[in-house]
Amino acid sequence: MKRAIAFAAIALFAPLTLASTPVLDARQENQQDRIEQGSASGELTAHEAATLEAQQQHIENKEDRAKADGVVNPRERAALQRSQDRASKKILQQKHDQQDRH
Ligand SMILES: [Ca+2]
Ligand SMILES: [Ca+2]
Repeated sequence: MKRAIAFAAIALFAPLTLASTPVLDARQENQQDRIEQGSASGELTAHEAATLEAQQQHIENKEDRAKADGVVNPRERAALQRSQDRASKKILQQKHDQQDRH
């Protein structure tokens, strides 16, 4: 529930500039929560969690590069969404690969 409120707040208050990426930022937050949740539940090993965190960091860097010229154009947005699609699949895989902390 808290997350739904956060999403709504982001949608309402994000400044609507050409470089703002509220949808991507919300997704990033969501992925981060999923990784943390997987770590806490033991579905992710420390190594898996670190790899997934690094992947999120990589996407964050890519987002920074996309923003560097002041505009995140549709092509850049699509590329970032695809990166998050891949990250999302990877998180799901790692949570269900039967390798866990226990
Ligand atoms: Ca750009
Ligand atoms: Ca796992």
